[in-house]
Amino acid sequence: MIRKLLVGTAVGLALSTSAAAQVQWSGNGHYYEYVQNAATWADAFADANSRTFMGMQGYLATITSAGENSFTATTVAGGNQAWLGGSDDGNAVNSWTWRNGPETGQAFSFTAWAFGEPNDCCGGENYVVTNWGTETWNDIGAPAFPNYAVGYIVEYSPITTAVPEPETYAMMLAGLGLLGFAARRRKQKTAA
Ligand SMILES: [Ca+2]
Ligand SMILES: [Ca+2]
Ligand SMILES: [Ca+2]
Repeated sequence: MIRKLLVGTAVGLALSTSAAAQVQWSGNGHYYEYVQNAATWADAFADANSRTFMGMQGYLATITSAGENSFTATTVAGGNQAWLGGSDDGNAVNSWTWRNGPETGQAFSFTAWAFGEPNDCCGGENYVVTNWGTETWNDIGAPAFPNYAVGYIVEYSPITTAVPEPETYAMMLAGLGLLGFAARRRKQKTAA
């Protein structure tokens, strides 16, 4: 009886783990996860930023290229509507910025708005969902639709810093040393 219960628990854990699988995108090495539970943008934002994976910080996905947009919308979210980590709340209308992750505070450098969007409809829409159409975005949510709830995409990447790590400097210096050595070898060959 006890053994049966243990087996059942193990199967349950295995299933829940596979259902929440993170997938890596070769374009930047980051991992992504689609959370199916419908949530408002604010709840999705809080949950994404509370998650970690293999020592990496989670955040609502920040989309900075066509490749990242297509991968997250289709491969990760399976074509389902999902929140992204951008907003124009507190900015001029349609002055969109990323609100978390490495691009926090940065204006959108890439966009995939659906036709006629963003339209700040109906008294104001300040958050971004992808897959409004195929891999295209819509502004929706608060303040016009504060209870609008869909799934969301969590992105995971290492904390990035502007200053190179000491190991990076050492590798750069080693690389320069090797280049110098190769140059000297070429000179010697030419001279001989
Ligand atoms: Ca990103
Ligand atoms: Ca807006
Ligand atoms: Ca809209």
